[in-house]
Amino acid sequence: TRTPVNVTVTGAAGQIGYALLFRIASGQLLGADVPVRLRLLEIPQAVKAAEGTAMELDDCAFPLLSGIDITDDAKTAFDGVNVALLVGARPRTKGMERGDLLEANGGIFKPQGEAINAGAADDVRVLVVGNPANTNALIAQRHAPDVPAERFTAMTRLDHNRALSQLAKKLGVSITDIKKMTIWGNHSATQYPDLFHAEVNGRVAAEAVDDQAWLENDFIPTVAKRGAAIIEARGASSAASAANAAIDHVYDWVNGTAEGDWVSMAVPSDGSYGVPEGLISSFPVTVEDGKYSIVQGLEIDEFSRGRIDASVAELVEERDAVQALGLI
Ligand code: NAX
Repeated sequence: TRTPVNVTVTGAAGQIGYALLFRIASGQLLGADVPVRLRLLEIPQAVKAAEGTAMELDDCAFPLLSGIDITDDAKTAFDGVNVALLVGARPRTKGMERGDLLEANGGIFKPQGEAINAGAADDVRVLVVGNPANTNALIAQRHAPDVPAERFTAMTRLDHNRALSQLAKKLGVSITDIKKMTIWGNHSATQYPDLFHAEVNGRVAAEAVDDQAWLENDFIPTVAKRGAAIIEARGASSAASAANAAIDHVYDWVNGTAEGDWVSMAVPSDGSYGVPEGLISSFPVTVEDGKYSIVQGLEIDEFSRGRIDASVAELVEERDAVQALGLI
């Protein structure tokens, strides 16, 4: 039998955690033949709730779940970790300025980065879900100098999946008819879902849609503001769909992307497409043998250029802000 893979989930008692843990334990994160050992990290006040979730995980009698540890100590949580899902974050509350938000999250992601640096397994992969995800990932990464920088990623897969679904609805096609969707930039309202490289049954999606007004005034804002629309409808932010996207992100990172297709991941830029090196920005990526590469050579027209640049400019601002706060 295989040795279990250590999967650490932070914010395990939160709503995404609740939607995520059962799917990990059932084998959907890594594969139906891969045993997992779960490590749950929570703040002290939420440890009891995490214990409750662990009781329910026990009660599922998942054959692949070889153990659950619960802790409020980051060093313990990340010791030997192979896959780290950083979900817990400090949400923006009323009256909070952006600087306060970044600072509060720096207080979470700096020690977590240090703990990953100290104890993670050599093959560690990190996915940051907690917002502001790209910049939180950057903070954690900068405090883990011994871990290869490219192991730190942030989640734009939910945006990617939202874009697939909106496009499929518009054209009356199925999700599987669509390939090469891309989210560029930041996981925020400035993100750019790109239909100029996406393909619908082999045809450029923007041409299949043939409606620039819909693309600009409907599609892009609907995808970018979907999170707010979910809150409005559900009275709570996206949870199951976010957990689903985290599963997709890690599964594809480990098991590879399909031939002739790619996925969106926020990864450290190597300077591709004019994105400053080191920024954690969303790109089209393919994965082979457990390693992702940014898709090269796409032609970027003026419209896309403007959108990508605007989102990247926001990432630069966030990076400069956390730098000014001494967080990186
Ligand atoms: P919840 O507030 O339900 O849960 C967050 C949990 O994190 C809480 O249980 C809290 O105790 C825990 N936590 C806080 N600080 C911690 C720390 N230092 N160590 C460990 N645990 C800690 O939020 P939930 O709805 O689960 O969302 C979690 C995060 O995901 C939020 O930051 C949210 O903004 C973000 N999202 C990101 C998305 C993305 O696409 N990248 C989409 C969904 C979601 O909005």
